[in-house]
Amino acid sequence: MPIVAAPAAPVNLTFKRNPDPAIAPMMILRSTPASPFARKCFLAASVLGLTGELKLETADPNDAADSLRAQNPLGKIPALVIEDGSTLFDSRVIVEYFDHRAGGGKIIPSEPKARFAALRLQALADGMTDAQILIVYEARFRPAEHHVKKWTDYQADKIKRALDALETNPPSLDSIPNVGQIALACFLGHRDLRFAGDWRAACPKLVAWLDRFAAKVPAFAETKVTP
Ligand SMILES: N[C@@H](CCC(=O)N[C@@H](CS)C(=O)NCC(=O)O)C(=O)O
Repeated sequence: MPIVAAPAAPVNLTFKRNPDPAIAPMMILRSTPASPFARKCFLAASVLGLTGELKLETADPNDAADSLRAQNPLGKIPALVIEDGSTLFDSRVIVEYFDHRAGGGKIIPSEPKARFAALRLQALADGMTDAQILIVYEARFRPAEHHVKKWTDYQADKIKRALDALETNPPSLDSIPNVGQIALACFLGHRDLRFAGDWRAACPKLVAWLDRFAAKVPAFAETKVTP
């Protein structure tokens, strides 16, 4: 298959903050309520005070007619449509854009040690969520007789190793939670949603950490989805 360059709409990252969302265009986050990666973006917008500039619009990755596939050729959510009509994805790029838009250095610290610790934690939590989604998709996309236990066990082991490491050495919690902390809360919330809180008994320190996160970020409870 020939490699074709994706049609690239220019991305205008200098777009000014929206003074009056009632009359001015807003950013649009294409998402679904249950998406942990979209939740990460929404929580990031919330802690940065940007939710007033953000409209949520449902997207269906399974619907070939959904404009999502034009906005993100990968057909994945979240995708962010900014006011000039260009789009940003994936969630890591979106949260970085939000941080930039809020002045920078807020949820992605500028100081190198804190910055790379936050980005590393985000990579770990996103990787756990990726593995978890693959397990969910195995059940959703393949009939039971085609489920490959070796594959889902392989993914589940990643999550177990990461949970063990985080329980042994729980992360800190910044006054404005950083991208890693937000991503971890979204992974744990997705575990609660799809696996009925099965991580909680073995991870009391992480349970306490998530309670502290929820107390600090009201949008976490506001975006909770029940099975
Ligand atoms: N690396 C992506 C992952 C996004 C992702 O996996 N989204 C899921 C829903 S939570 C999705 O769109 N799945 C449909 C698909 O994989 O086609 C991100 O950080 O945004």
